Amino acid sequence: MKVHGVVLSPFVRKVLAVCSLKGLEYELDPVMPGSTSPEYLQISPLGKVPAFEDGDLRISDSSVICEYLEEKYPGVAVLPSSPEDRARSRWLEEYGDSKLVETLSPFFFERKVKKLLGQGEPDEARLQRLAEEEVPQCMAYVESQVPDSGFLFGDIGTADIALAGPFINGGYGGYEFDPAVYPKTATYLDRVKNHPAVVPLLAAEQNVLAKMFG
Ligand SMILES: N[C@@H](CCC(=O)N[C@@H](CS)C(=O)NCC(=O)O)C(=O)O
Repeated sequence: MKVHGVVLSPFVRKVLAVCSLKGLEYELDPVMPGSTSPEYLQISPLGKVPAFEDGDLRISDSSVICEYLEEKYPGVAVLPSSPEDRARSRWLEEYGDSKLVETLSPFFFERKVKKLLGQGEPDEARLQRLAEEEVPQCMAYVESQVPDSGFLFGDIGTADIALAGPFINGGYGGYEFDPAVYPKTATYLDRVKNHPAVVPLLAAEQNVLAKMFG
């Protein structure tokens, strides 16, 4: 099994976490986001990471990959069992992958990644706009969805990783929220980050961050 992509991407992290939860071994092929290599575009025509190979199967998109892993290797489930909970899990995964990534990941991109790519200074006005116009709604919604204890649907699953991911990336760029205002979110995120399948992934990310940004 091969995962193409780099750690620090919330989408790659989701696939790696699902592999870890399921006890699946994989090789990580370090492909940068936006690769234009013709071989890579065969697997991931949009040039995005992650892409994935298992035997003859070659697919891209983290949600598609995680669904495949759930169907092919059902031993440890990362989706809940009832159709209603599955639908809710998929929705929260989508919300994390779309709205939360769009709202929180820019803190990391603007403040860290941009400089590394030689794309100039952070656009703090963009971040202020996000903080004022988008973040409050997102925080209120996440606070309304996460449980007081445990994970969204019993054991940790794909939706938990997808919801926590953008907060992790935002945090790499200095995004913080007041735990007194969003106490459920704060303790929930700590539980996801401290899950034994997630801890080694975040430790590997810290190594990469140290190499990239000192
Ligand atoms: N829906 C895709 C999104 C993947 C995605 O946007 N990945 C980013 C890296 S975090 C990327 O490869 N961006 C490069 C590009 O858009 O060209 C998924 O879930 O895998």
